[in-house]
Amino acid sequence: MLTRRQLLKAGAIGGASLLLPAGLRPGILRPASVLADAIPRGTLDPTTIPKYVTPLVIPPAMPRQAAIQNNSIDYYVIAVRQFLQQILPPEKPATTVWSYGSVAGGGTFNYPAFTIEATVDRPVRVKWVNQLVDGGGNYLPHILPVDPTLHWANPPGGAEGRDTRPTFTSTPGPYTGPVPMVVHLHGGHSTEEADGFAEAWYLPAANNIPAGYASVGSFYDFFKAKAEGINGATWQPGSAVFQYANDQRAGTNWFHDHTLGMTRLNVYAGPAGFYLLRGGNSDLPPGVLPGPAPKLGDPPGRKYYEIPIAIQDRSFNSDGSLFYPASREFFDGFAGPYIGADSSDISPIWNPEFFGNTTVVNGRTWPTLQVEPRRYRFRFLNGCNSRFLILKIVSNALARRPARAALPFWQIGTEGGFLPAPVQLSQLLMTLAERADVIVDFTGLRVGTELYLINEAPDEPFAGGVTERDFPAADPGTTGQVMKFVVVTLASHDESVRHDRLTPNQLTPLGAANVTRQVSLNEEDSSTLEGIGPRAAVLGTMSGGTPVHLGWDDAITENPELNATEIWEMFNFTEDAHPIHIHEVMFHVVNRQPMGSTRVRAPEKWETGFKDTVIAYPGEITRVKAKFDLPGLYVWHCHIVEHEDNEMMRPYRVGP
Ligand SMILES: [Cu+2]
Repeated sequence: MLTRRQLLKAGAIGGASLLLPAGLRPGILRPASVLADAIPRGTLDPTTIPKYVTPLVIPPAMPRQAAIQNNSIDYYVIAVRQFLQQILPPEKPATTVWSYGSVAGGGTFNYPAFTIEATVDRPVRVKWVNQLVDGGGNYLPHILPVDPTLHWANPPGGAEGRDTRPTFTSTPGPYTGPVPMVVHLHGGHSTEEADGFAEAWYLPAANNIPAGYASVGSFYDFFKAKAEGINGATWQPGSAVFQYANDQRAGTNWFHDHTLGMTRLNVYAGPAGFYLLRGGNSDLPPGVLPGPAPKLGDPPGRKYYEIPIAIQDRSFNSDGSLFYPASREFFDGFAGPYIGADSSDISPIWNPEFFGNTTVVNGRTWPTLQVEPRRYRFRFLNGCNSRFLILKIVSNALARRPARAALPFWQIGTEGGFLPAPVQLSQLLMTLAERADVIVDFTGLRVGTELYLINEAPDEPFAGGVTERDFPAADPGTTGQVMKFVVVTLASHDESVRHDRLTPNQLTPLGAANVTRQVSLNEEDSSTLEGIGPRAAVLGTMSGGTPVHLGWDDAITENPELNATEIWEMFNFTEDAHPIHIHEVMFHVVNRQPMGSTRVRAPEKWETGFKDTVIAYPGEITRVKAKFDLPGLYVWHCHIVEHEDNEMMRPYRVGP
């Protein structure tokens, strides 16, 4: 069966455009030389990787330094480093990855990172150190192919050319210099200097930074001065000190890189971790939900019933290394001319999307979790680059899709904490960066029962719809499987409150909006080569019902007043769904409406809490409402990180 995207490709190659559904613009046709291989692959065949031979790793709590300021602030020094980790099963080679760890204690560098445990209204201060250097203090180049033709951090550009789209007279190879990084706490109600602005990156403090290179991004010094003025912590070379007030609802947040034009690679290389915020009025008292989760000082072998689960797709080479495409040709067969040759405007390395061919969960391919016949709390994160997930718990991993759910999920929370009431779901649709806080009840299952977490979303961009009706499910043999649960003897007393008896959670309404603004989601094809695209994905505004395309460097158009409550109407003119993330705020999903229709659709039940990321479907207006209560410079963007890296991100400012 041809996938929707393959159909588009077929139309472009063979002129078989009569096959295309009515209404598709010719500009979105993808050129391609082949129909097969929808999933880019490394040299390691994913079907040769044994599944369910390694246990799920439950990330321990991240060690702290001594608390500071009269024990009023939790303090961490966290570095990003390069190291080897056994992501594949033991008989396969280890993988070179990057991730974060505490410089306070050995053995804490892990992909994904150990979890930061934070408490509402108790500040956390983190000194984030870029230690991508070798033993001699010289910088390490990127482990993945960096496209230097995007609008990106561009350290070789120096003070003038950093954070620009450089020009080339011939098609360049990948950038192999020192790696810029900056950390964003996703879901954080962060002040601007601590938000990880995309132009506030910094190189490692390496011995051999080439002369003329910018060692920091355009906004690093501005935010450094501001941060040092606020809390007195100095930012040493190769680091930044971010303080998070945690003055927000309890919830499941996470941290990851946010460097301009490099996020897709810096995240794919590994650095990311959970940041779990507990306490305050919006949390439930201890003991109501299944627990415990890992905490500092736990003895080895402690059993956990609250478990964060980060799901990511990756591809590998047979030597264990991570595979990520090194040429645009991988995406659609377009072999040039690229930027720097014959006036083309197509980047030579950047791929518009990336789909790995294995599933990695908490840093291991296809792991197994032993579960007792009781309730568990899982905090799911879709940490993929481009892949939407439709998760389901089934008894046969290879069952025909769509498979029948063996157990339901009780979703209790989303990005911004608990939902008004638990929602029973047979499947979890999760876009990039979304979090789902769920209860799964294994009570009553016989010891030895085997269940599987599977994925029925497509191995291609998602546009909405139903598995096997509107798109083919992910390959049941590889990316259609996620992890396994094996029921073992009950070794605990489950005192958690039954999910269907949890008291409803009061959400403080945001009140009426002062302003409604219209923004747009767009794709751009080559302006020099007919029928080649996409060249980039861009955001923008609306003018008289038509989209105005705006890039990262265009003047700010979204400028809410401080403490304004606004509705943002997101018009999606592309063929795919995009996960839109607005920094600083937690918003409510108001509704969705097909363009040209008066029919308005209420948000899904599982979207009725506070959120920071929302699915904007093609051809629809997605409305969200937020209160912008911190002043300063932030960003909003698509969280398909390939899109984010190539113009689908805009700065916005709150207040003057
Ligand atoms: Cu996007």
